[in-house]
Order: sequence, then structure tokens, then C-alpha cells
Amino acid sequence: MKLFYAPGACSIGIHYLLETIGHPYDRQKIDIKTGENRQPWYLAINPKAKVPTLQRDDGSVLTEFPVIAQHIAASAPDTGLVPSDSERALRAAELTDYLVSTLHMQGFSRIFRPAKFCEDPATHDAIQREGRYVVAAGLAVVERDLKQGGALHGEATFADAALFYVLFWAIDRAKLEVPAAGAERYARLKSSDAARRVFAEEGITL
Ligand SMILES: N[C@@H](CCC(=O)N[C@@H](CS)C(=O)NCC(=O)O)C(=O)O
Repeated sequence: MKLFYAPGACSIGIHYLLETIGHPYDRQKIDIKTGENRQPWYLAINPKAKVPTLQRDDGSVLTEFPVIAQHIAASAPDTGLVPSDSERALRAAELTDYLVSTLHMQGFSRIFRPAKFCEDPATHDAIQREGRYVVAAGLAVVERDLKQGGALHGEATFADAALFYVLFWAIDRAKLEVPAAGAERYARLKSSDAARRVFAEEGITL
């Protein structure tokens, strides 16, 4: 399989998952800043013009982070990243969707790219403030999950792929206050060999 990614983008969570699993894969960097994701050759692969994109060995393409994460985790059943307990697997999917659709799309998108919501620079402070509010509320949900035996509690699941990039953005990019259990979890994820390889391969210095 082949991952199309942009350095430091949400695709870093899928990159982290692939490195965690350790199966061979290819990857191709896409330069979002210069609009490479909107070039005809890339739109022919993913008409949504987004990363991550996963091209499978038969040439078929998967998009959307939660689906890609579950597919990759399921391709390595020995890792247990898709829990055999169906309720736990469902909770991991629920949390992954929340991290991507709410913290990322509603929160960090406002913090990092306020102009996507309104071009008028006079509105950007308010948009970013709203983004920080969404992220803080989301991180409180994550904290409860970690502390109260939710999907993130115990053995790693595919939800950790989303947690990895959300906490990378919160702590290392946006420099936000993250509650203790979340910060502790990120410190552990970040110091793994898989994370070290990912940061090096994406040219990210922390
Ligand atoms: N819903 C998509 C969102 C992916 C997404 O927003 N990716 C961003 C990078 S973090 C992107 O490709 N942005 C390019 C653009 O909007 O031009 C998913 O779950 O994969």
C-alpha cells in the first residue's frame, strides 16, 4: 500500500500507524502549500484533494482518516489494534470519528486556517478563539476517556492514530494546555520508535 501525506498534516497519524505496524509500505509527499493536492494527477487519485489518501495494492483508493486507520489496523490482526471485543472496537471508532470530525475539522481548522471560515482578517481572532474552545472541550472528553476506562484506556487501538496527530497539533503546534492524562499519553506515543521515525521522515523537529 501507498500513503499520500503532507508533512505535519493529519496524515501524520496514519504515517504513525503504518510505522507502528511495521509492514512494508510506500509513501509519497504531497505539497499542500503549493497546491499539489489540487493538481490533476492527484485529483485523479483522490478527487477530494485531501491527505491522507491510501492506495491499496490492487490500485483501489481509500480516503477519510477513520476508515483508513481501521483498514490498516485490520490488515495487521496480530497487533490487536482493532479490538476483538466488538463493543471496544465500536468505542474506538466512535472516538476516532470525534477526534477527526470535531477536534480537527471544527477546532484546529479554525485555529490554523481561520481564513477558510471567513476571509475578512478582522474576524480571525474570534474564529481562532472559537477553535480553541472546541479543542479544549474535546480534550476534556479525551481526558475523561483516558481516566474512566474508555476507548483510549488500556491496550492501544487504531484510535491512537488520531490521538497522536491531535495531541501533536495541540501540544507541539498550537502550544495549548493539555490535561495531565492526555499530556502523559502523548509523551509516551511521541517517545516511541515509530513516532521518532515519523518525525524524522516528515522533516519535523520538535
Ligand atoms: N475528512 C478528511 C479530512 C482530511 C483533511 O482535512 N486533510 C487536510 C490536511 S490535515 C488536507 O488535505 N487539506 C488540504 C486542503 O484542504 O487543501 C479525513 O478524515 O481524512
